[in-house]
Amino acid sequence: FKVSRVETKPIDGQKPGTSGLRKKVKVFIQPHYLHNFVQSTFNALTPEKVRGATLVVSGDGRYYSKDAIQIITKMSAANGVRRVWVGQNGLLSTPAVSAVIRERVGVDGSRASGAFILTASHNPGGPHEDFGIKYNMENGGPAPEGITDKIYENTKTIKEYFIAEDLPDVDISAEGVTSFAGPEGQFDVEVFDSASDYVKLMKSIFDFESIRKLISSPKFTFCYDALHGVAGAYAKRIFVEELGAQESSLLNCTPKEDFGGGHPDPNLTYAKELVARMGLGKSSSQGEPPEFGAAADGDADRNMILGKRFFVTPSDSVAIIAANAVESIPYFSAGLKGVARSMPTSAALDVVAKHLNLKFFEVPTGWKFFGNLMDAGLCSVCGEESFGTGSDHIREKDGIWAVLAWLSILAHKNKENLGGENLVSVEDIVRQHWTTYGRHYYTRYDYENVDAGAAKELMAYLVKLQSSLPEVNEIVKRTRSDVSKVVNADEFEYKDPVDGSISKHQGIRYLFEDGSRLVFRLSGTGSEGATIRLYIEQYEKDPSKTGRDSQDALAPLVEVALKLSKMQEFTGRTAPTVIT
Ligand code: VG1
Ligand code: CO
Repeated sequence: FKVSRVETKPIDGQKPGTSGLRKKVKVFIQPHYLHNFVQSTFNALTPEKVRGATLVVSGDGRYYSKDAIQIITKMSAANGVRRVWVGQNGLLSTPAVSAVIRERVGVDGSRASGAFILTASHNPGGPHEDFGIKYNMENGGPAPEGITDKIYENTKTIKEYFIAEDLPDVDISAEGVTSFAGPEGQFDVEVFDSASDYVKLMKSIFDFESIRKLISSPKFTFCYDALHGVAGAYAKRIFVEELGAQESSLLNCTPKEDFGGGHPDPNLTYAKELVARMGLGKSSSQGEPPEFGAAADGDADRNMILGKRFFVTPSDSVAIIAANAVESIPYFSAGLKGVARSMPTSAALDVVAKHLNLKFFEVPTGWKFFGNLMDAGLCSVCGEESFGTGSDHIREKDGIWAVLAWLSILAHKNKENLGGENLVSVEDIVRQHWTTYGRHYYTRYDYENVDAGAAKELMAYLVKLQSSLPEVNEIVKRTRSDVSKVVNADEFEYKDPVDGSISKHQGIRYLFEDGSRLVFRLSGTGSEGATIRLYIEQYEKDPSKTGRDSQDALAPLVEVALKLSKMQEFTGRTAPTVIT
């Protein structure tokens, strides 16, 4: 093939967000749009991470992925990349990409040093919906801010990109290596099975035999909803083939380019079918719900865990996994190195860390901040309130890992009990946890697709309000006399303990005397308008008061939050789009 140099001009708005660049498909298919971003990424990396390197290119299979894979392959060839690895049909979940970078050895003994992941995660897909791209580094984790800032700077000055226009499209539907001769030597495209490396890794972490026993127990019933995302490709292999679950326990496990027209976000609003099956929500199905249910997002890094008629808040989930990991999961049998959560995630994990005397870290939203801690051996288990949970087995959050972690805990708690009367249920485990550690009532209100200007004004107003705590407390007292007082308010700023880098403006916090918290943030993953996220949390230590309905328990704080932020005044919204 030949290398063509194509002249181009900067295109506005190519700033990567919380997790890569996400835009409507119609934006991505504009001439040069994807090309500019990919070249800007190559130019942001040190030359040896490009020339002669091996890169993974794959994603959640959403609309435009197949075209994007061919374009990135041709640009890789032209930029001197030695090999491109592609999961069969272009499918690799985000956690599988991380695993592939860290674990996979190519047919010729090569190892990958980075990846382009093609996904907009939990955002809908299809010709009128979202596409996305992000770059992951040699450790398998998302590029740190230093790199994403550089990529963005490059997109603002780009003048040219390189592409092997005459390189034929590669058949990505069949496994195998295709080689091409270029001006600098050989270039290979290796297509490989999307699941095997990941399955192998999971088998090295968990005790599959004990999970198999749990799943085969007649009293245990199971249900997994991939929402037509890429998780389906892994669910079949792991839950059915390896662990013996019935095919009928899988819902929406065929990956589709448009996620079947749905919103592939595993929460109580969007995972409707699963929610009904589990006996939750208004339209709950007939018959006895399964003991355990879970769902994933489009790229399979998120998880929602449900018990029979019971929802596990993600902030509780990570705390419960941390509290039970050592005895239930072989990978952790030597102990946890430390735990971490994102700032808006509830403090349930903090309490476990204190009890177990573990190192603890609070980082900004987005998985990239956990990677440094893990690379430095400071953190084993971490999570976010946004249905993200994971560990240092890779450098991304991992939806199927979280399900296997829960199944391991259930298997462990029921070890002596599989023939007995009743199984220890998901709900039992969570209630027991609350009794031991207290409960963090938690909810998140999302105001999606709000006018971007209005959202900025609301945030600016809150920052300004913070400078006067008396004024804040005046509003609090006037709104609800039963809410405790605000003792501190700030904008969260993070100094990475490993590399010393500082991330500012990571959300506005109001901290109350009784440990309650209100957090306001603007989303960095949307593709249109702005999304305001409001996180509400209240700690209850008294075991006799941990069983309330969380929306009831939090109602006073919610009222205060809406009043403090003048939510309706700024946004015109009387209610959030999604409550989790
Ligand atoms: C959201 C979540 C955040 C998560 C990010 C990526 O970001 O709040 O916790 O890490 O999505 O998840 P934001 O900026 O919209 O609040 V995923 O599954 O898109 O990779
Ligand atoms: Co995701």
